[in-house]
Amino acid sequence: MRTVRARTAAGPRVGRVDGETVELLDHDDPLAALRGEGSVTGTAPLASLELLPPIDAPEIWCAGVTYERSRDARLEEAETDARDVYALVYEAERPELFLKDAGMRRTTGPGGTIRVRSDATWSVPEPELGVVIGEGGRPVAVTAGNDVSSRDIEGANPLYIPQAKIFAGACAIGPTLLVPDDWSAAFRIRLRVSSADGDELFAGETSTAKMKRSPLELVDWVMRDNPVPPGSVLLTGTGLVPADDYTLEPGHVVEIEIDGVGVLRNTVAA
Ligand code: DO4
Ligand code: MG
Repeated sequence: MRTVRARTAAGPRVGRVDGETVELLDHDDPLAALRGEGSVTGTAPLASLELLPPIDAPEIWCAGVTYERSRDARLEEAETDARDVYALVYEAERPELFLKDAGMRRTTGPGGTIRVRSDATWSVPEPELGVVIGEGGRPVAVTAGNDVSSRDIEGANPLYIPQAKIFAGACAIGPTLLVPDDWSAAFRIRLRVSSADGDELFAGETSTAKMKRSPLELVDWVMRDNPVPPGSVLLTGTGLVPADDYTLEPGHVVEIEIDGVGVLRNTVAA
């Protein structure tokens, strides 16, 4: 099953995606829709809808350094002797986890604008598989997420990670929630970044098969002694890092594609 949220004349509504058509439901509760609840009030072509974030996540958490590529990128960007922390956490049993957003204050949905920090010189998108956490900490669906980050700020000192990661417009999720047939199957993740004129600036592809830890193991860790509310999302780390001379600029378009979930497209705000 795949769901979206869309703006309708009656307000925000959840829809069930069936090919290129959406069956709009009589409520705006994605977790209820995933449980099969709700009546269909009408249908609309997917392309005609103004999509909203697929869930208003009470919290968005992120895992870090879950791919070798991410570990290597942090080792390169680190300007201090503290670079060992990345190699250590990659090998450790306990993962790196941090709170990215709460109350959707810093997060947009499909078609929305993301932002870069005004005091950063090196900003990148981080395309990540997101897991939606349901009642009792149970994973109920996946989505795509962008953990927009300031590499120069993190590189200056790992204690600056909250500033490098948590700021206005630093996150996007969507476009759909997908209930995987098989939670152990790998997802292909693609990233494409283009200029305002449509020139390709970076393109790459990875798979969650390259993760050091499974998405479900990360959900277990984030739920440990932690009252994460149902509907929250855990972004499971990036395995795609643009070339070191690339930085996000106003007008750049970021597309993150995950098989089955669709393409999350966002533009960097002026
Ligand atoms: O260690 C910093 C964060 C890493 C991260 O966000 C990632 O690997 O995706
Ligand atoms: Mg990340």
